Amino acid sequence: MDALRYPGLSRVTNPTELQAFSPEQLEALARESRDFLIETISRTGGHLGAALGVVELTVALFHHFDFLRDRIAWDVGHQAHVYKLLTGRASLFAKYGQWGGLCKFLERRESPYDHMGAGHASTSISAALGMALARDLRREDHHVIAVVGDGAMTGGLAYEALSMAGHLDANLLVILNDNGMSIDENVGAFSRTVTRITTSGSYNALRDEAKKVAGRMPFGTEILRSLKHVERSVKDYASPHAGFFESLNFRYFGPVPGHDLRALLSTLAHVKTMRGPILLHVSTVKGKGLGEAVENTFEAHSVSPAKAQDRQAPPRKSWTRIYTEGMQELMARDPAVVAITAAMMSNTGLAPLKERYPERVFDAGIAEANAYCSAAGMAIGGLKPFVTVYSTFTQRAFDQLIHDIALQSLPVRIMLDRGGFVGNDGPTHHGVFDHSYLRLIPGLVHMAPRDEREMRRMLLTAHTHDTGPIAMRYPRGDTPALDLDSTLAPIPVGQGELLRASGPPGLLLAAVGTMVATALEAAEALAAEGVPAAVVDARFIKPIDEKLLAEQIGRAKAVITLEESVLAGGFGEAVLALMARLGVSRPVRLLGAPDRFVSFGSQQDQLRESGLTQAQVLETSRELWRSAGGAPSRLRRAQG
Ligand SMILES: Cc1ncc(C[n+]2csc(CCOP(=O)(O)OP(=O)(O)O)c2C)c(N)n1
Repeated sequence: MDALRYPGLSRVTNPTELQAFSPEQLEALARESRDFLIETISRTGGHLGAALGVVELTVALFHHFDFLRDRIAWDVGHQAHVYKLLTGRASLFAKYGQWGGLCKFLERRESPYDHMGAGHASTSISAALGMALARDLRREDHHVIAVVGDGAMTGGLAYEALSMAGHLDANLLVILNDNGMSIDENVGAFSRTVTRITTSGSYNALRDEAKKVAGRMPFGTEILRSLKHVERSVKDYASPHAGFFESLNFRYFGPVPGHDLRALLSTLAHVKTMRGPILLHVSTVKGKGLGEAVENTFEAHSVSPAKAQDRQAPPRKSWTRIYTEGMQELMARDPAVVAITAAMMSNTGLAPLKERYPERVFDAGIAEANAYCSAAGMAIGGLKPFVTVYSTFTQRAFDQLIHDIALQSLPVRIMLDRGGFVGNDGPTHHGVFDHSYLRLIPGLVHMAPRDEREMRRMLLTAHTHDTGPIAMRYPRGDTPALDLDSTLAPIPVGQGELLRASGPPGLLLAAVGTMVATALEAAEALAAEGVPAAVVDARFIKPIDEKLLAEQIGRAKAVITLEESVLAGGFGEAVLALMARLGVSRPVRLLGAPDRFVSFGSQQDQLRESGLTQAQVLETSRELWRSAGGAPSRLRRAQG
């Protein structure tokens, strides 16, 4: 930490020191913290907007609470950067999101100050409630706080927790950090009300006036009582969410201007002394301090580091963009095609479609279960819904996939972006479970493309598949852009492809999705060493192409399966089960994500950790070939 640039910050050795700071000192510290975040995260890239919105709030919280004793649950965790900064983690910001560096979200193992890990939204109130109940049962005495964004308040889990907390009269402080934004503009009726109110000048004037009048009246008179009633009505009229929270047995305070540190300090001093469920509504600006970028809050949510362009490299396209292009064609051709996302309109590539077809593209909010269940209803109603949600967030809708979709054979298209390792977002966001959680559902088709052409064809497969649910997962990142013929055909369900024959019996590499390219490269290298190698692109995780695989396994001396998903219940196990059923015995290796959570870092770091890099796959292949009694490769013979 540069002590000249950040004199106040560099002097803080323990956040409890902030309890003795004056408001001026706290304001200076907030300024430095904001500058520090802008400087470091602009360099590394990462979440910035949300964190800048809660700088003053975080500093004010440290003035009033000791988070080694008191507990706090930050929702999502992408806004807890100042919290990390003030709890001794400044030096880790240089390695933000990198292997061995600072987590972009929250992990309990990172610091004793991080009581609840996070990455997925809408969990904070529920987790804080649990901590509050544990405290009371164990007769402990400390505060418990949840900080939740207005975006996260579109998730049902938040309401379930409010309802339970209100019912139990739990001692809990919920701070609603209301910046009017999710990643894109927030959606939902609740959010619309909050935003309308907090930005309404007439409401604020009306409220202040009502307060002033009520405050001037002598205590205990009838007039006061009726004026209090008037104030209450004004508040309810102009601030209906106050009534909403109060109906759930929460005492409501706010909206407090969230960048006014002194207002926050005095409000927190007040609510800290109260018992029962308290809701403190704070209005903040996402990306506060970024200047012009605040005009575009979506841009401020997550910034990318400046990258040098490689002019020589062949053109590449993001998988998400290929999806957008494919959907554009489908939507133009078939008016029954609709798309639904869950608060990821831009990141899943639906934003351009929303512009073109505003009535056929829906945002469910951070409410994946709602997105999938309403898609079931749309399918019943005769539409062709394409639910477009990250693989990791679809975990939230597991029962909708089973109970509301598959059990009723409804043709819902399940489009899973960010399948596989996601790099710096880390284990909360890896899409490495979908092979397993989809494969176990009866009647559901699951596929993964290896390149742009395959993805476009699979979209056609999904479009034509009307007899039940069908899923496609595709990764984060780019793939070589291809020149595609205008007449692509759908891939028949369950049809794999032999991409490389081995000639004489050799090693079979059966891969799916991103791992097909790795398998092909390894096979080329093996062949150059004199080891016959075949490659099958399974395309379908379910149903697997039993005919093709049985044929190729029958010809092979040993088999390797490759997938960027956990092995338990995945594609490799489907191949093993097939072999067992056929009574075919061969030496086999299953390659995939390991049975542990793989940390944040680069996607390459994560593949290495899983034994899935090209070099590792090649080495595993050689070992397997040797153990299967294959002739030594030319490379081995040459080595000695
Ligand atoms: C279950 C789930 N779905 C989607 C996301 C992706 N996501 C991360 S932050 C975010 C917006 C959160 O908005 P809000 O709670 O208002 O916080 P802000 O970023 O505005 O501070 C979304 C949709 C997520 N983290 N978890």
